[in-house]
Amino acid sequence: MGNKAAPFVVLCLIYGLRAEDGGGWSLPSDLRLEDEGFCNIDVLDGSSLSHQDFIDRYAFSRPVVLRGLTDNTKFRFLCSKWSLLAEYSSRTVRLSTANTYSYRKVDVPFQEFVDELLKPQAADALGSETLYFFGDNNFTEWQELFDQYEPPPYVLPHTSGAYSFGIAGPGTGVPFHWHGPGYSEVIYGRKRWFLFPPDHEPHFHPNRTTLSWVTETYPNLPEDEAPLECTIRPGEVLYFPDRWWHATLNLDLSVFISTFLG
Ligand SMILES: O=C(O)CCC(=O)C(=O)O
Repeated sequence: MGNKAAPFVVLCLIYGLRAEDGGGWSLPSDLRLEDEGFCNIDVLDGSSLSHQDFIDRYAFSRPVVLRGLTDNTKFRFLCSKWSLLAEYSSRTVRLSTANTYSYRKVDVPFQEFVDELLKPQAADALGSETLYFFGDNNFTEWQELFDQYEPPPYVLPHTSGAYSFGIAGPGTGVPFHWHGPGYSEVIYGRKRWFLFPPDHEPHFHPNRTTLSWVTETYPNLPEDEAPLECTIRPGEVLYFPDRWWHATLNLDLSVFISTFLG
């Protein structure tokens, strides 16, 4: 192959990298949670919903999953394992305990997080003992990466978006909590969401994991206590309105980003 062809081939390889390839993050298949479950949240094609429809039908009233709103192929490539490690291995990531009131924070180099802490959720561990990479990104160190993310275009009146980026093992997630409105997008992997309206506080233990809620509490919920729930995949974003209770469960090793509207 001549030298001139090489960059073209490299670019094809780069942008040919698809979400299903897992970006090098996948763990062996026995470490995935196969069951995606059902979805009782509206799932719409981004192109079939105008900004005004979004405001009228969802922004202040209920969650929605939107497909194909943006094309984050380039950002996805930049979030592949080798690309992130090449650029950020010595930078610091701040981990928080995966409980509802996550006060404990731990700073580690990104390489150490990937090599030693990025694991499947241990079934018997408490959320307060599980370290989760999400919610405390250093925007000076990671700015160049976030500059490449194309957020969902529908903002709410008088708000702007703030990002929070994360990477987490299968079975991990955050337990129920609430805050302002926002979007969640998975770049690699699949993430299951459980939501309740503001006036319906779910029954959960703030120091226990979503995994333990899913295996122990969820199967015994009466019908009128059932959450809204859905699994999102790359290319889909979930919107949650202000003060909705939500918990997440990563079905695979997942790379994800939330856009908080405030
Ligand atoms: O993606 C996650 O696991 C947590 C997301 C979340 O809690 C949020 O966006 O508020």
